[in-house]
Parts: sequence; structure tokens; C-alpha cells
Amino acid sequence: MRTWSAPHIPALQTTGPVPSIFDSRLNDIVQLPEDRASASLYVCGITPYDATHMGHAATYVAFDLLNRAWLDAGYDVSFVQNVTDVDDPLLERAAQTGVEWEQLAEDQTDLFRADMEALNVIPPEHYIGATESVDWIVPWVERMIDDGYAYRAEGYVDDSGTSHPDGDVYFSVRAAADSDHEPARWFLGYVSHYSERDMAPLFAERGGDPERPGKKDPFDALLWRAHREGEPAWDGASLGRGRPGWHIECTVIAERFLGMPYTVQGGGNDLRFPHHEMGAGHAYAMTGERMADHYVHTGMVGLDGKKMSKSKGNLVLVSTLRHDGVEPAAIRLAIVSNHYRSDWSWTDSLLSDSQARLEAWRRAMSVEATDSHTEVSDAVIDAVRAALARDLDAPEAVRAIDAWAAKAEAGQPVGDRREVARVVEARLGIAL
Ligand code: 5CA
Ligand code: ZN
Repeated sequence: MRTWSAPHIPALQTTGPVPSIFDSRLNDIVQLPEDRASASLYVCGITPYDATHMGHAATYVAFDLLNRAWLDAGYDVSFVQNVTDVDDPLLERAAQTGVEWEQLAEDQTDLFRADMEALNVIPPEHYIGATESVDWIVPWVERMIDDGYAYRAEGYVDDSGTSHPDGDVYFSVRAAADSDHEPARWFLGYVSHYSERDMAPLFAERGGDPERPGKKDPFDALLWRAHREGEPAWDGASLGRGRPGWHIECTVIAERFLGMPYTVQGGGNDLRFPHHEMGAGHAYAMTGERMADHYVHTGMVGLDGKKMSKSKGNLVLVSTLRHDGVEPAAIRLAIVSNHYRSDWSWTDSLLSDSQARLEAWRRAMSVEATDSHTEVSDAVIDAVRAALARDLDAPEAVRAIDAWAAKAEAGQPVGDRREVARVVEARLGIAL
């Protein structure tokens, strides 16, 4: 798929520190080896049935901070993202609103690209739709069946009397957990560490079908959905016509474009289970490798104390704010003034404070001229980089710039203000 245009990233005079990041699987902050020259990142993309809300934006800005931290440290970064452009919620929304599902997906993906571009998010090298990856998914699922990690379930009649055909294919969590590829291991809970009791409601809420008759284990995840009347379907070779399940999409795209293991698997913390758990299981079953070295998850953004979600409809859309004339840099500043791992709420005052802060920073940048006190600008540049290298502590970086801007306002020496502006643009993605 088409990506979006890359933002300008100013070159800085020196190389930044290697960042550390919180790995939610290891429950610890990790640092990449200093002698590495490259890093690879897969960030789970949108399901395009509604426009980009502040929660999505915050997640993509968070991984953009990681991308920028690696680039500043001199790493080559390979970055891949998917678009879940065929899945139940998208098909349901299309049916409700009387739009073709392809059109809905295309329109919302276009809007997402425009939002990402406005927010200065560096585009992925490969931006891949689920619908583009069916031909790669089919042989994986066929092999999983051959190797005993997946099975075809029989058709059944559901509570509403609808009959479902034979041929849905499920990933067997027990088969994967019982296999012994060494030294990698996978088990249910490998990524999330949730107990099965905690997993059960999450699995049902997040696209799973624990009650479906004919499954070997309630947690077995759908790999291939046999064709139903009125649903889109692709040629699945020996699987028959149908469409791919959700988790396998990301596993196959990541494997194809990054190889395994890649450095970071990213997404919001609603993806820890089942999405990233199952993805890791699929990858392990198929390659004998772990999927990613590290799992990084962002906190949930809410509105009025509730998680912002398309299904709840309590959304603040990036595109609405933009059309109302809000400057994207102020939206991005509002996002990065919260730590990426915390849960936080979007409020009007957060936006107005961020607009005021952006103005204050710009006033500081426009002070008379650069003075000779480069130790002052060097100190703030180091502070910004150090904060971002410590598990992407953008709020701390923002405070460092606030303090520097206050000095400028008070007429104190500021050093090389252009270099400060360059670091703000390169590291926080905010052009002053
Ligand atoms: N297409 C799948 C991933 S493969 C999906 O989860 N799509 S999504 O549109 O629902 O979400 C897109 C990204 O935004 C995911 O990384 C998700 O974890 C994140 N996200 C969703 N809601 C929020 C929220 N309220 N706050 C922060 N991040 C969120
Ligand atoms: Zn995903």
C-alpha cells in the first residue's frame, strides 16, 4: 500500500545515546546492545472502519519517538506496519452504514495517512494491507495444519440458527505449547503473563470465539475463516475459499518484511492479549523462533475516564481537530506531554495548555540572536536526548525545554537556539 510522506528530520551535530525501552513481556527496561547497527520495528496498524482517534495517534507517535531515538543513535531502522483492511468490525460497520467495505477501508486509510503526515510520524518502509497478504498467509496456514499446529473445525449451527460451514481453521494453543523447538519456547501467557482466568474475558472481548463448538481449546485462535455468503473471500488453495484471521496477518507480514526475530513488536496494551500472544505462538510454531526480541505497549488514551474506542464511540478525532484549525504540532505536543506507557485522558485544557506551550517555545526561539553561551543549549539538548533515551520519557524532555524557554523569556543566555530547535524537531517531531 501507499505510505505517506516522510517528515523533515534535521541532522544534529552529534550522535544521540542508545535508548532503553520497557519490554512488557520481560517486565523490565532493556537496552539494545551498543554495537548493533540496526533495529527493526513492527507496529500494529489500524482497522480502518473509523477515523484516527487520539488513542491511535498517541500509539503511533510513541513508536515514532522510538524510531527517532534509534535514528538519532545512528541505527538503521526497518519499520513495517499493517492495515487490517478486512476483519469483522470493518465488515459490520460497512453493512450498518451501507458502504462497500473496500470503500470504507480505503477512505479511512486515506484519512489515517493524512493524519500521520500532519503529525510528522515517519512512515513505515512497508505499509501492508491484510488483503495484500492473503497469498502469503495461505501457505503458512497449510503448513501449520500439516505440522499439527492447526486443525479444521467442523461446521455448526449457532444460537441464532445460522449454520456455519466446515473448514474454519484454528491455531492449536496446546500443540504449540507442547512442541519443543529449542531454545525458543512459547506458552499461553508468554507475552502477557495473564492468568487463564484473566485471559478468558479479554479473548471474548477482543475478537476471540471461546464458545465456538468444535474447538480443541477455548483459546484456539482463528487462522482462516471459511467463506460465508455475503462475506469477501479469497482463494485459499487447499484451505478452500475464505479470509484470514487477524493475528496471522501480522505474523506473516512481519516475518516477510523483517524476518524473525525482529527487534520490537509494538502496539497499544490492548494488543498484549490475545493479539501479540497468538502472533508469537504462530511465529514460534512455524519458524521455531521467537517473533520479536521485545514487546512494547502503549497506555490507553481515554475521554472522560473511559478508554477511547471505536466501539464505544467516545472519540476525539485527529481529523476533526485539524479541520477545526488546530495546529497538528499542538496535538503532537499534547500527546508527548504524557508518558507513552501511562493511561491518560484527552481534555480541552490539555490542548489549550499545549497550544500555549508551543507559543512559549516559539517565542523563545525568536529571541534576538544566538549568543555565545552554547553550554546552555548543549545542556538542554543533552537533557532532551537523555530523557527520551530513558524509556521515551518525553514529558521530562518537554519540561527541559520549558525550563530553557523560561530562561529565554527572562532574558538569560540561551546558547545556540537553532540547534535546540533542531533537536526538538528531530527528536520530538515538533517543528518550531
Ligand atoms: N488492526 C489492529 C492491530 S493489527 C488494531 O488493533 N487496530 S485498531 O484500529 O483498533 O488500533 C490501532 C492501534 O491503536 C493499535 O496499536 C491499538 O493498540 C491502538 N489503540 C487503540 N485504541 C487505543 C487507545 N484508546 N489508546 C491508545 N492506543 C489505542
Ligand atoms: Zn497487529
